[in-house]
Amino acid sequence: MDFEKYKAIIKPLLSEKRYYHSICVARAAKELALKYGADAEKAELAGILHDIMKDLPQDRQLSLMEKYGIRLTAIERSAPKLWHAVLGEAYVKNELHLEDRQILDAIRYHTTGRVSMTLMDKILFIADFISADRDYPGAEDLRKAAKISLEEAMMEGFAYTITDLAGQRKPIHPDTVAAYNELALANETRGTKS
Ligand code: DGI
Ligand code: FE
Ligand code: FE
Repeated sequence: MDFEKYKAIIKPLLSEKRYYHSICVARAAKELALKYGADAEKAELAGILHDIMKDLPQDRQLSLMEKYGIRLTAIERSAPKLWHAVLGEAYVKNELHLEDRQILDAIRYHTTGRVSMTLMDKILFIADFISADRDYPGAEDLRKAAKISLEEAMMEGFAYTITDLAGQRKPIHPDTVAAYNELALANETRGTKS
């Protein structure tokens, strides 16, 4: 099965801790896919691959991005933690020859989010927050929210990230702001929040 193949591919690229995280995210993504009606096998693959470039030294990430013709915006350049998602998509496509758009997009947007996220995007985004290895304050609340609705969990996730970044006076990626605004507007329209 492809899952075992990709597990073997990511192992030498990641630290022990990040490898374990990837396995936990794959499991969480599979469970969310089964609950919310997405392709569970694809969700599991997106989960195992999502952080494939995360432990590469920054200079190697930069040279690989150059190789794949990736142009970063000023905000992206200033935040090395954002690189692995953009590079991850290109690596999976160019080196692993995985062409599935749903999986590639979910990897690409798993850190920042974006407007009009697909079901697969949302599943990976939330799986990354609620995987079994996560123990940040609020992880348990997010697990509960993910049982109720994907949108609820997304809102909690973005609120957590944006609050955290703003607290550190760091830049917030426009895709993150756009995703948050879309959810906030939908809430207002439904009259659930004011
Ligand atoms: O790769 P993981 O650690 O599993 O999780 P992730 O890919 O969600 O990365 C989380 C990190 O990315 C965290 O340190 C916050 C940072 N981040 C997420 N969204 C933004 C961001 N950093 C900036 N500057 N702007 C964002 O919008
Ligand atoms: Fe990540
Ligand atoms: Fe992750």
